[in-house]
This record gives sequence, C-alpha cells and structure tokens, in this order.
Amino acid sequence: MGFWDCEVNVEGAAKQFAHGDTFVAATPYGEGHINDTYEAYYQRADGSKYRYILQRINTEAFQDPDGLMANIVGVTEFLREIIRKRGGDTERETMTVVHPEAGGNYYRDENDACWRAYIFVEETISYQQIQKDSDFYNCGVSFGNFQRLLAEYPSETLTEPIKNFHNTEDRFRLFKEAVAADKFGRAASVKDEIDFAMAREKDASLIVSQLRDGTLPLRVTHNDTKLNNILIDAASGSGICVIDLDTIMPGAACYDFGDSIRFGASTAAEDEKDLSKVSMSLHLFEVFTEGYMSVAKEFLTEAEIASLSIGARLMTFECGIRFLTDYLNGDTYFKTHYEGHNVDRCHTQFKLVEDMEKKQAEMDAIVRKYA
Ligand code: ADP
Ligand code: GN1
Ligand code: MG
Repeated sequence: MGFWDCEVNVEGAAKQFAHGDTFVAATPYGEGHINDTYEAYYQRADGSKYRYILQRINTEAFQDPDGLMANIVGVTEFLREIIRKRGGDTERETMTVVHPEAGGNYYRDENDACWRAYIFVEETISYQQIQKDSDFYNCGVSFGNFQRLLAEYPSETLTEPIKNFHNTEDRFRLFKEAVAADKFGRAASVKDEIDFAMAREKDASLIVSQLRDGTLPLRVTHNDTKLNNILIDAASGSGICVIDLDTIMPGAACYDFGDSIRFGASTAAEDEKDLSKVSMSLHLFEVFTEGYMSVAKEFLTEAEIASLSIGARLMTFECGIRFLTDYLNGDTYFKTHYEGHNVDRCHTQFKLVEDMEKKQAEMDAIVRKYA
C-alpha cells in the first residue's frame, strides 16, 4: 500500500494538536505534490476559530522524519530570531511548527503515519500561476532574501532529507534504470519523451560538475522554490513567507533561481495539455530576475551569476525526467490525479526546456543587465 492509497485517520491526528481547544473539522488543502495537506479548524473556549496546516508527512519521500523536522525547527527558529530582532511579525514571516500535545516535533499515529502542524499564515495567497508582475518580482526579492539569511545558518547541523535531490546526474541514472526495468510496460508509449531526454544526457552534468570542481560554492538552499511555496501577503503583495521547507539542504544558488523560473515564468500550468500554450516568458524571466538580483547581486559570485540561466533550464529538464521516471515506475512519488498525469507534466517541462535552449542568450543578457 503506497503513501497515497493507504487509510488515514485525520481526525485522530488533528486532535493531537488541539491543546485544550476543540477540533472542528479538517479538509484537504492546497496543490502540493508531496505531502498530504489539510486545513484543520479548531475552536477556543470563547467560540473563536482558527486553523492550522496539518500534514501527513510523505515518509516514502522523507525517510527520516526526525531529521526532517529537526531541520525545519532549526531553520524556522533561526529565522524567527532574525525577524524578531528587526521588529517583524514572527508568526507571518516564517513558518511556526505547532508541537503535538505529547511533545516532540510531530505525532506518529497507530498506523505509523507521521503528522505535523503549522500555524496557518492567514491573509495570504499561494499562486499556481502569476497574476501580476509585481507579485513575481516580490517572489524574487523574497527568495533572494531567504538565500541571504540562510548564508549564516550552520549548514553542518542540517541532515540531507533526500539524498542527491538535485544531483541531476543521479536523477538521470535513476531515469535510465526505470527505462531499462520498464516495470509497468509503459516505456514504448513514451518513446519520444525518452529519446528527448537521452539526447540531452550530457546536460545532466552541467551544474554538478561545477559543484564538484569547486567552481560553484555550496550554499544552504531551499531546493523547491516553486511559486506555490511562497505565501504572498494579500494586503501588501510582498512575498511574506517562504514555506515548504522540507528540502532545505546544501545546494547551488541556481537551483532556487532555476526552480522559480521553471514554474513561475511558464505561460501555462505545469500539467497543461495544450502545449501550444506553454513557453518560458522572457518578460516574466526578467521580472523575477530583477527582483532576485536586487538582493542576490550582493552575495553571488561571478560563476554563480553565470550559472543562473543554465540552472533554470536544468531544473526544468530534471523535473521533466523526474515526472517521466515516476510514470515509468508506476506513479508512486508525485501525487497524481489521473493516469498519465505525470506524462502531461513531463511534456510541459520538455517544451519549456526546448524553449529555454532557444532563449539562452537572451536569458543571459537579462541576468547581466541586473548583475
Ligand atoms: P507539499 O510538500 O506537498 O508541496 P506544502 O508544504 O508546500 O506541501 O503545502 C501545500 C500547500 O499548503 C502550499 O502550497 C500552500 O498553499 C499551503 N500551505 C502550506 N503551509 C502553509 C501555511 N503555514 N500557511 C498557509 N498555507 C500553507
Ligand atoms: C514537488 O512539494 P512540492 O509540490 O512543492 C517536488 C519538487 C518538484 C515539484 C514539481 C520534495 O514540489 O522537487 O520540483 O513537486 N518536491 C519534492 O512541481 O520532491
Ligand atoms: Mg509545496
């Protein structure tokens, strides 16, 4: 029984975080692909209500929930201290872990499911697609700031929640293994997609090789900077809170820049079926780059600046092969809503890769303009 098809006891878990208040109801929430997310409502003795984000941690993806939660608690406490010192709102500008009544950072239930809760950051928007340029600019500023703040974080205290997460060479190896095994007899139906990836095998080394030889420095990075992993303040439009901190670990700056572009600068949804709608908007690329560089130019090295546009293409390529690999393996990793969902996602990513290959020089020129 996999993570997505086993039975769950949401109510039992939600009650563990009530701390004397009354649990009211929990319903599925958000568009994340990895964890099982709910909004859980509680009522205080005075009748007022509030909600938490309640998540069943995907322990197939994150096999060490203790290490994972220690990372998140460590990073959010570190950020909270900085926010407190500068007089910010400590419950809105970073996530706050709500501990279960029995103590610890999460609750393990009778089925061994692991549950955590966060304060729900209210009056915010989590976009699936950019509506306003200024929002994307502000995302760039926020992710730039996030990297800047984490530069001071003691990276040796972080555990690696998923080994080789953005090691694209290793992702490619797993992809080739999945093709060779063809466990579900699906390879023939995605021959063109496999050929597309195989023709670009050497690209998989573009960034890892530079990390290996020291050209690019290792930083503490978020590693999953897609648009719906940042909460936009409804009133001010600023990217107020960076969320989904599961994959914080050492990585390359261009992973975060690149993943933001992969998702946010696309003209269509990640699973759009009409590929004529899918392209990488140079306009959105510029909007994000201007925001990000307004902060990041202070700390990025020359080699890192040169890596940004390549990172965008590579994160997109990597994501495409991950969707394809998951399809070949029987759709066990990403949450999917229909058979072939991962193939549709793979198509948009590969379309974006092709588009970025054509626009590389223009992307580089934009980066230079703001560096
Ligand atoms: P996944 O790892 O599956 O992507 P996330 O941690 O990103 O899960 O959560 C899924 C969605 O839930 C987010 O995209 C966001 O819309 C919402 N969300 C998560 N945490 C919070 C929070 N603290 N406050 C408000 N919304 C949140
Ligand atoms: C997953 O967790 P979520 O939905 O924010 C995935 C990312 C992918 C992304 C593709 C831990 O992000 O790596 O880029 O889907 N997260 C994990 O949309 O694998
Ligand atoms: Mg997410």
